Amino acid sequence: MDNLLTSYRTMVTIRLFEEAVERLFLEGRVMGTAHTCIGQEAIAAGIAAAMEPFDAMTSTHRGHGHFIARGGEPKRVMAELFGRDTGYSHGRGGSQMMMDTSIGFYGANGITAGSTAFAAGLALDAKLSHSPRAVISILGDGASNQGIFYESLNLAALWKLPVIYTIENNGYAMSTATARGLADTCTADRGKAFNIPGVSADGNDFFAVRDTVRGLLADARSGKGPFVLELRTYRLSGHSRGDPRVYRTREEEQEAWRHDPILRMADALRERGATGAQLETCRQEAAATIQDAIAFAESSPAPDAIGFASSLFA
Ligand SMILES: Cc1ncc(C[n+]2csc(CCOP(=O)(O)OP(=O)(O)O)c2C)c(N)n1
Ligand SMILES: [Mg+2]
Repeated sequence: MDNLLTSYRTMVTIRLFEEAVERLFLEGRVMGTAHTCIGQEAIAAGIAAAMEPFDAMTSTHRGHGHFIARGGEPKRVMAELFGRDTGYSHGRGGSQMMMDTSIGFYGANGITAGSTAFAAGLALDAKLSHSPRAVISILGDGASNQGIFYESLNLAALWKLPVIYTIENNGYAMSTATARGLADTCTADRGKAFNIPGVSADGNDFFAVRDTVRGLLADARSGKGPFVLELRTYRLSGHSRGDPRVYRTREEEQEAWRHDPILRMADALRERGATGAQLETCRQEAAATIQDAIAFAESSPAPDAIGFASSLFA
C-alpha cells in the first residue's frame, strides 16, 4: 500500500503543479510557454512505478509530469519556469528544456517526436554495453505522424533495441482531433510496417499503465523489443497556456472529467483498503510541495547573464 500511496501522491503533486503553472501564467508571474498534462497523470506515475532506476526515459513538450514522476524535484522544475538560476537549465531553457541524466531522465523536447531518435540511440548504447537498461520513449499521437519516428522505428526493429515507444493518445494534437489527423487512429499499430508488436492500454488507469509497462520492460530486457505502446487518455488541459479550446465542446470535456485518473486512483485505493485520511494526507503533502516549490522559485536568483556569456568564450 505504501508504494501505491506514493504513486497517488505523485499524481496529485503533478496535478497541483500543473494547475499552479496555469494560474501563474495568467497572473503574469511566469513567462514563455508551457504545456500542462492535466488528465494524463496516471501515465506518468504508472510508467515511473514500472521503471528501474537504471532505465531511461525520454519525454515530450508536455513533460513536467513525466519528469516529476521520474524523480525530478518540483521546486527545480518550477524554478526553471520562473527563469531562475536554481532551475534545471539555470533558468535559460524553460518548460521544454529540462533534463537530469542522473535519474535517467533524458529530457523534455520541444521538437515533436524529436526524442524518438535519441531514444533509439540510448537503447543502442544499452544493447552494445550489455546493460539491463531499457528505454521508455514518450511521444504524442500527433507526433506519431512525424517522419523521424518511422526512421527510429526502423532502426529499433532492425537492431532489436530495448526501447518502448509509448504514445500518449490524448485525442488531440494542438487543435486537431486525432481522427482528423491520423489515417489510422489506433496508434498501437504504428510499428506494423516494421513488425513491431503494438499494445494498447487505458492510460487513465494507473494499474493498467504500470502493469503493461512492467511486462514490456521485462520483455525488452530479454531481447524481445522494440515495442509500441498506446496509452489512451484525454488532455483535460488546453494545448498550452491561453488555449480557448474552441475546437471542442465543454460537454465533451465534462464527459472526460468523469474519467479523471486521480479520482479513479483514489477509488481503486479505497477498494484496496486505503482510508480517506490517508488520501487526504497525500493531498496535503502534495499541496505543501507545490507551495514550497513556488516560494523556492520566487526567492531564487536570476541567472548570471554576464557570467554565462563569458563562460561561452572562456
Ligand atoms: C517538429 C515540430 N512540428 C511542430 C511543432 C508544433 N507543435 C508543438 S506541440 C504540437 C502537437 C503535438 O501533439 P501530440 O503529439 O499529440 O502531443 P500532445 O500535445 O497532445 O501532448 C505541435 C504540432 C513542434 N513543436 N515540432
Ligand atoms: Mg496528442
